[in-house]
Amino acid sequence: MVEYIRGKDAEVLSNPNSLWGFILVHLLLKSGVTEVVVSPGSRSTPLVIALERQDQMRVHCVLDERSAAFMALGLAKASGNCVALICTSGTAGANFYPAVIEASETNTPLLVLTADRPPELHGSHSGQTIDQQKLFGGYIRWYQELAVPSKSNRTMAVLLETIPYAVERSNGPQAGPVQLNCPLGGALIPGNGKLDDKFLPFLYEETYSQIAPRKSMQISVDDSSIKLPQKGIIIAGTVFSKMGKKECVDLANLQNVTGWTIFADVMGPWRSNKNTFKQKLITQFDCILRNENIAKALKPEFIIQIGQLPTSKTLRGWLEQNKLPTAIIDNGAMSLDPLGRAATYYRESIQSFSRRVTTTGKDLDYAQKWQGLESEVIEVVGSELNSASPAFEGRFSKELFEKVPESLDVFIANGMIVRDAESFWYPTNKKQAFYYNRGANGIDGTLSTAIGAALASKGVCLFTGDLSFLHDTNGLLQAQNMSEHLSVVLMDNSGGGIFEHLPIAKREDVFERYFGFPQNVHIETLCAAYGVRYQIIHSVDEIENCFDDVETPGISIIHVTTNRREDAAYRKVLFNRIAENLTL
Ligand SMILES: Cc1ncc(C[n+]2csc(CCOP(=O)(O)OP(=O)(O)O)c2C)c(N)n1
Ligand SMILES: [Mg+2]
Repeated sequence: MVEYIRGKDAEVLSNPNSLWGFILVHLLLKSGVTEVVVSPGSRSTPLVIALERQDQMRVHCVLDERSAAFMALGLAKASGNCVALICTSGTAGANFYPAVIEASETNTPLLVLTADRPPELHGSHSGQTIDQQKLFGGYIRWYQELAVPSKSNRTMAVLLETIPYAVERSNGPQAGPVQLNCPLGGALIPGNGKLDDKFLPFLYEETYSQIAPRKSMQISVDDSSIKLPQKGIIIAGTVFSKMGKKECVDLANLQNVTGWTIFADVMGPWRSNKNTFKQKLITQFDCILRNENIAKALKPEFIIQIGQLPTSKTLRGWLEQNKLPTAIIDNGAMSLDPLGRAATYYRESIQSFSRRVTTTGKDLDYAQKWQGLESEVIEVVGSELNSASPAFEGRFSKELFEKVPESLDVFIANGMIVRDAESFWYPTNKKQAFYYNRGANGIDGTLSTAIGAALASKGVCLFTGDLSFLHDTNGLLQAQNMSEHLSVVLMDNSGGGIFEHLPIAKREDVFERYFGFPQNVHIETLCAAYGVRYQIIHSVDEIENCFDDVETPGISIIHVTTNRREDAAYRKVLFNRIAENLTL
């Protein structure tokens, strides 16, 4: 008998739902799922009871399904493994939608189990019943409606195929969300009944002994050689699959073979593995390319792109203008060229691509020019920021980025903070993983995703704006259950600082109300209500000790207050001025 139900067999066999719940949960476990996020509700009861019996998968319970789904997303991003997400019937599942979209856009594996009422109760106002079929439209990799558990052996046996397959489809070849709609009728808790003995085999481990986590299919590649010219740029962009030191070593090998320059996005493993690379990583490409003469003079012959293009409009404009031959390396089956460059796709790993590369020689002089410019920009930014207003957001960001302890991984929210990270997060050897919701760029679910990432790692530091934070304060409910640490650096410029950079900022009649959206929430009181630690930072001199409690489980808010209008004005001149003064 399956070890963890020994002695509970009568309960498991007491009705079809109870047995169905046990089989489904046991199959999740056998298929390699280790984390499950559940939200309270009645219809999913058979799954919850089955989950409570086992202790090999960690089960989290989150009230708000939107937060729950984002937390599952964070867990999946940080672990690289499929996370199961369970809710009751009705609107509950609809709250998963934004996280499902983000999971779809970033190839993040989620298995969504939406409990439902049985078909005969649909369409007649029987209560908490909506149409849950294909609830997430085109954003899922696979959908299946399960049969209502019954006294037919078939409704149980089919799970042996469906559940491992659902987990497999979620994990690859293009990872992403999968929905199983689970209609359940009759008694939802174990009772005094007894199912026929024909069901007994489902209680024995032998029935499941051949089921194992399935490896994602490898996309086949040819082994012909790829000839590259001397002068090229590798854009190591925003990556969505779990990457770390290994991919950096592979990228460094590609650089060693070609001698090419690497533009390193902050959203990837590149900038926290500096010593892996022999050449200096280029992080200030946005500023350098603002200088038109330099942009023209340093036109390369070829581009290799890994992951999504960095946000920099200047970089994108430069690529579009120059119409360079481009190779995109991506084995996640993603479409990654918004510029219509007619790129060649290589559906393989960086490692297998670089093994095939041959070159006509290296142009090290070209590579050195980029490195010289990188050093110059960083030096000038350093001295400019020292004389900038002590309340300048970028100055706080830069200092705080440097101070984040090595023991924490990093989550970067959308808004100005991601621009700050692009500009001021310089390469280190801290080996920190970077997380972000850049698939759909939503400001929703930020806190919950970061909580999920913290739960699946050694602890996380989230950098977020105030509106992104306030959008998901329900996530704070999880603070009481956390055994890991999350520091939240809350850059509070009272509203949407990012909109200050759009032409609409000049329209004083509408700007503050509809875009700036200033808020006066008393953050300290909010934190107190949830029992979350709080500290406020007024100037850069006060950040020395702000990460002192990273060994303590739960959430710590580090509240930084700034002024978005002054900030925008300063940023506009800063990088243009630096770029203008650059020379080759
Ligand atoms: C779900 C969702 N709603 C709206 C937006 C549009 N949006 C982008 S940034 C932003 C404001 C962000 O403000 P904040 O988090 O304070 O960051 P700041 O821009 O001030 O740095 C909004 C509303 C979005 N990206 N996602
Ligand atoms: Mg803001």
